[in-house]
Amino acid sequence: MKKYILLIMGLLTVAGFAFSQNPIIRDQFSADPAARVFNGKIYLFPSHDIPTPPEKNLRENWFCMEDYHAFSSENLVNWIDHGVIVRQNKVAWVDSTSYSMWAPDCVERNGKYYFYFPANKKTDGTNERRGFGIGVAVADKPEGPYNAQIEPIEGINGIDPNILIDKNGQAYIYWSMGNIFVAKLKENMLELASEPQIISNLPANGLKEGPFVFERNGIYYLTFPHVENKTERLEYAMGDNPMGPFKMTGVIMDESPTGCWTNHHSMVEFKDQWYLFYHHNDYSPDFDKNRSVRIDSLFFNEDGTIQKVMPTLRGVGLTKASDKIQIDRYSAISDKGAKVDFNNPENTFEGWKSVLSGKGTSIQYNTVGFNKKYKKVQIKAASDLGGTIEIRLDKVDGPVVAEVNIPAATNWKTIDSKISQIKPGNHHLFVVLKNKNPVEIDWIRFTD
Ligand code: FUB
Repeated sequence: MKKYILLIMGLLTVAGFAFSQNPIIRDQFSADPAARVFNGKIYLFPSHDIPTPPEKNLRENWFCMEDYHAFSSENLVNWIDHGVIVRQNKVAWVDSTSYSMWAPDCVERNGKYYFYFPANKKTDGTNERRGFGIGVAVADKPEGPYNAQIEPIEGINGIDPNILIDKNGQAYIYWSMGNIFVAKLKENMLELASEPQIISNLPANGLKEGPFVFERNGIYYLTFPHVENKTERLEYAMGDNPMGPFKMTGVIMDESPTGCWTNHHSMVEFKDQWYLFYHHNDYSPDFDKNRSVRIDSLFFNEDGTIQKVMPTLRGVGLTKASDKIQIDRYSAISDKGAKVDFNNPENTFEGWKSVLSGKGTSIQYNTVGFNKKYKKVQIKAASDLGGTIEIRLDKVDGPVVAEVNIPAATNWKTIDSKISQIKPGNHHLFVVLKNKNPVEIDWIRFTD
């Protein structure tokens, strides 16, 4: 019994929760998402940005990462943080002063999980850095514990490892260092089985990195971030062989409209829907090396080409009506008079609030699941002058299910208000400002 209680307590200390809306990890930075389906669940292996520790004499305004966490989800909505799986000072070959644990990947073979990660190699007695190597850590379960090999993979200098295990069982490793490289892996998944070769026919100019290769209906897709103009956008090439040649085909996601210089992604099919995992600097708008993982749905055309993905804040998945619905992760917002601000600019992890000012301005939040008939809506809101909002269903001029008066006050209030009957099922919510007095909203939820 005592053992059981200790186990539960242990799990509670490593398990953090995150949500479906973007970004999905809400208590730490997360970047370079490698998403994989193992045992019917989605596992996410991101890199873990941290603010540069001032005392460490590290390059300023640069990437800073010392470990990796693994996350999992059964529904893309609730994410469990399994804690640290690999740390720089626990890997024999890694320079543990380098904070260079960049984009990883993880695959399963014969019941073992192989976690591939780049980092700066230890110096060999000189002060010269030896560049990036790619190491492997092996586990019996996707969430670990992982044992890191004592040497990186021989023959690779590079970053951003990605693994494809082809239908015939042959495994390939892809990575980047100026170009994008490929080599076969031996059955043991730890050594190269062929000489690295540069993948040809890719854009000659502009940085290319972060390869992610997958096969669908006999087509091999090489997808990667590339700087065509100012910052990275996600592009892809198609081919009929894992080692190429590939033919450049299109853009999956345009450059970040707000200037986040990197993007890094993976694509995965889960429960008959494809998803694009990527990153953006949501919690760190002024420093784009502190990033956060996002998910949006991805669709293919009949001919196998990929439809461009527009980044959203709403993300994916169903939000339960009884959850605190963060409408600042909206599906759509009025052009004028509606905006989103941080709750606390000093600590952005406290999340966002929606601000409505201007009669008729609105915010739309899609796909809320009403599993039963609720009686009330509860709103955390603030309004200096006192304002009124309407909650409408399914259309901006759809039925008003609640009219909520926010009393004049300078602090947040949690207000309960009766609602008219809402038919169980999924609905889109529209939150509309009824008069001109501005209202700030933290969240909304439906209760009995
Ligand atoms: O996260 C560090 C580096 O930034 C990654 O390895 C690249 O792909 C880019 O996202």
